Amino acid sequence: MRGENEETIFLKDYAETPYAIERVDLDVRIAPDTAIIRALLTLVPRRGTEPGTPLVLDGAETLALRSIAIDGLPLALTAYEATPEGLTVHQPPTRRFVLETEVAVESEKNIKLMGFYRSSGTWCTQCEPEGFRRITYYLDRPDVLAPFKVRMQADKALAPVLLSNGNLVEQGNLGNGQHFAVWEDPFPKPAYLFAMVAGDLGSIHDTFTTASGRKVALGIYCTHGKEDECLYAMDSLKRSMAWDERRFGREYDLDIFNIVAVSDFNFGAMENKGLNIFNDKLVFAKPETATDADYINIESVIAHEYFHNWTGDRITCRDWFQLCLKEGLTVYRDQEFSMDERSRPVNRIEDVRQLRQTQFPEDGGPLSHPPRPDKYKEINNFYTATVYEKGAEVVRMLATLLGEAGFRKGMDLYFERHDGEATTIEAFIKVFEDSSGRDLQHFQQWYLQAGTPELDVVDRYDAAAQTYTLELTQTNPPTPGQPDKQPLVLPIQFGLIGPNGSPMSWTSVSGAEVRDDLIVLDKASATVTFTGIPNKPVPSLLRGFSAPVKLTTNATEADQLFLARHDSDPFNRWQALQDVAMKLMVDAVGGTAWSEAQTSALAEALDETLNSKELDPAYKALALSLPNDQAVARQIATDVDPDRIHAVRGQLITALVARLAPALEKIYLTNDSRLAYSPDFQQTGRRSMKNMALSLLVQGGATDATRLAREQYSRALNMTDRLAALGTVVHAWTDDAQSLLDDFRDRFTADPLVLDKWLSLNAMASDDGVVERMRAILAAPDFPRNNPNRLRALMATFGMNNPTQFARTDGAGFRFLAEFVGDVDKRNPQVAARVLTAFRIWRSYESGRRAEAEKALNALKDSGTLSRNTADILDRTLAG
Ligand code: B3K
Ligand code: ZN
Repeated sequence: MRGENEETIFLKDYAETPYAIERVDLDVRIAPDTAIIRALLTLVPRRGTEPGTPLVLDGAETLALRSIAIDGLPLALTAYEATPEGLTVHQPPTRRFVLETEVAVESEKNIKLMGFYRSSGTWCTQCEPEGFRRITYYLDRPDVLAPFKVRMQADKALAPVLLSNGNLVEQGNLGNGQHFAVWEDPFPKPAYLFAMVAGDLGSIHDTFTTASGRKVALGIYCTHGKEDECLYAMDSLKRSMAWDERRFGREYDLDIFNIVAVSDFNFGAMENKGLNIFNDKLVFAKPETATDADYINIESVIAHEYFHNWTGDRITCRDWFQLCLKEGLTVYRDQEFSMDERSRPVNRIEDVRQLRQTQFPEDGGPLSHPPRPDKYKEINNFYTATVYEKGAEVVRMLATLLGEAGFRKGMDLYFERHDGEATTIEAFIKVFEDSSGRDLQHFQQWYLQAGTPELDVVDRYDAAAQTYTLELTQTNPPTPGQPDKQPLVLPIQFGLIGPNGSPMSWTSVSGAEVRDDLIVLDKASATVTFTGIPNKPVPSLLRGFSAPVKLTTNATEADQLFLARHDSDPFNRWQALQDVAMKLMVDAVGGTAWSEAQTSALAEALDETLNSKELDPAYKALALSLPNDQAVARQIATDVDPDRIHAVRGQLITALVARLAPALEKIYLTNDSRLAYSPDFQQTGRRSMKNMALSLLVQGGATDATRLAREQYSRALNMTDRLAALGTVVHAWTDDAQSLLDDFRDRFTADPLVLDKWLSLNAMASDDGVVERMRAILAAPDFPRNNPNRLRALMATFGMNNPTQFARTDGAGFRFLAEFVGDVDKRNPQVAARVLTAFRIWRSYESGRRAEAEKALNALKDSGTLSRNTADILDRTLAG
């Protein structure tokens, strides 16, 4: 066993490579079983490199070296050393030279799905973060940039389509049924953005004309027969291209932009230059098999990968510690795109719900890390909600502090100054300092410090002095490896609301930096005093969730209900309803039951929201969705008993439905449309409101509600309605739940992406039979045990979205998940490590469950050799 520090990579150790790569010429001969890859790397020692400094290239166990030469002369055996980790040339030339290697790679055996592999017949690649070293020996790190030229050759019948990055410069037929294509990418890029696809694929084509009038050929490649299901992705791509021009002044830069959908992929999609590769679930959509949520995801991921062309590809990361430089920023960009395409308030609420559901538990548990970490053992474990979603929140705060125009000015400078570079968070912050003249060094701490800040606000009104005071205090609790924290810069958007519901203004304000609607708290505490306040206002704080913090206040339930009616900020209006429901549930779990008056007041506020003429249906659906079990558990934080939470939440829904049933039935009936399906904002909103009403009616035990659900299931015209009805029935585990699940599987046996929905529903059932049923599903001989989508649909869903069965008191849920991780780890470490993160909340359980969780984790630890991915997550989970 190697010592801890030997395996850990530290940011502080960053150093440039002694050699730069000036250009890359690849010649790839693809054939079943084995591909032969000849690489010509033009290398040059960087200034300052001592003569005789060895050249050390990264490699992997996938490479079998067949020949090696420098400037055309084969190397003597003593001149180099090739191991599964890499290739060392002991004494390279002291001037520019060409290293030529030839390796053999077995694509079909590569079930880890990193590097060059075969997915349902199609050859494809995945290189980020460290996959290129599994294709050839290379300086496989993001700060080594080079232009690539790639010649691909394959049997024309097996692989009529040959794709790589950049522009197609030559193609032709050869003897023996072989053909070739040459692709050239003029933009220097790191190897993680390299991609190559070969196969027998269908495709759809379109064009986009850029603002400056260049015509770009767009293509989406897929399994034959799926072409029609790619149209929404194509539409999303064109809208993304137009949006990036409008909003950020960014045009596409090559003549071709291709997307390929593959079935076996470790995550969502990949932004390879000019050749994005996608998990097919984020491309394929038709109304009968894809839900509204699927359409929305496709739109946002297509946009995300496209936006990477500038934030990621043209400007990339110096090292993997800077991952959120491209990811946080690009998530911010895709969130803004979806908001502009759909609805700002609705999307904001959904993004914040996602942040709280995925990032807050990460940041509050053993896997907590800053958006820009300073050490890692396995970089694949840092593609996290913190790097992505919190990273996006940090960019959003920057935009809030600088204002829209100020933020755009900084972004313009970023593109101008760093185009073609591999850079850092510090350089990113610096462009905003230089463009705005503000000191952002303190703000930068958001990138370096882990944990969710807690913001407490207490207000006071002095009628005699007509002053109103807000006492603001921030606390930054310790996280693993970071015991002491600094206060952060918190942009707090706010408003004061007068007794009649309209905004209040003030004559002067002191105590902190306060602009029109923004308090900037940059210390541990501040007292902000407003003068000229004639009546006690109700404050609306953290509007739009302007900082990723946990807010507590001295607001009463009456204040919250007042905000739910009168706040002009739609986010806080929604939040107020959530807060009231949350308080009732948390108190009840703690033994203080709610009163009738409390539930009627909440029901009335909900009813008023539902009747509003100005609110969108999608917004109303969100207003109706009470904090889920996991949200209540997070609020309670310690000694959590998921069964009790589940029961209390059910009781609250029953109490509310007792009052709201007629209103919900009306919503259900008036929004049940038979219109031709469209995934637009209005239609999806109506469906989500209708389906939310249905789910509440069923959960609340309303008469006849399960019959409605059953009927909706069988006569549904689209997957959104069918799945919503089925989900409702499965969630309540009614008598016919199993027969409807069977029916669903039989209807859609041919479609693996629909099978995923079936697997997820099985994993979410709340009855005690669920673990046994899942074991049987996994054990079936035809279960696709190497496909990440299938595995995640079942197991990640179980760990993350079945709070009561995962945390069964007898430990059966914990054991099941841990044993699964041990098994899958042998085949696909990335999937295993990701599923294991479900345990990050294990210390928040009450003592019995905590002991069971610990036992399951220790059994996994003792079960044998684990991959670096899984061992890293497991060690941190047990230690933190
Ligand atoms: N950059 C890729 C993610 C790569 C994940 C590697 N484990 C997709 C994205 O964020 O756009
Ligand atoms: Zn990304």
